[in-house]
Amino acid sequence: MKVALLMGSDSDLPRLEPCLALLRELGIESEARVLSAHRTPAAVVRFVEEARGRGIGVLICAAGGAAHLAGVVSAHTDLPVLGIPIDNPPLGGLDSLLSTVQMPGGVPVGTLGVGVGGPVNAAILAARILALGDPELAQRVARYRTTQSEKVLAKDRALQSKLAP
Ligand code: RP5
Repeated sequence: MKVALLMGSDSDLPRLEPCLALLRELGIESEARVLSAHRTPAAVVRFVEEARGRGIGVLICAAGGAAHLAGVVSAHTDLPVLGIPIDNPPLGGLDSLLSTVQMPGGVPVGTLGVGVGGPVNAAILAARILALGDPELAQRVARYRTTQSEKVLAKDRALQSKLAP
């Protein structure tokens, strides 16, 4: 199954490159689209209604400001929807965080963090969701976690030897 990454503007793309890169690294096919809940509402609905039929299993939606993209997408599908609040000026992402996370009951959006962790965690969470039905992907996801742990422990060893008397 594929992941679709929707972003409200092409100005969001630089912050989302790590999400696309990690999906690639995990061997997950993805689509990335610039579609806006406010500027292209009809195209958003069309995309979401056709998503399942095109093999998309998880929708990741990123937007800044009055970020309604993830909520609108969730209103039109039963697929899992993850929201990435983009940290734009002047409010630094608090606006998009609240717009994305404060969904009314019955219309869920799994909201990720503001800042560099959000896009990366969206990719990992999407991978974990798809891995429930894909044992080979589950192995790659597990390997990612092990590798991450090894990297941190290697840094710790480097620090210990630097600090050693
Ligand atoms: C949001 O408004 C977009 O997701 C973007 O984060 C922000 C600014 O968009 P542009 O004016 O750069 O197109 O809808």
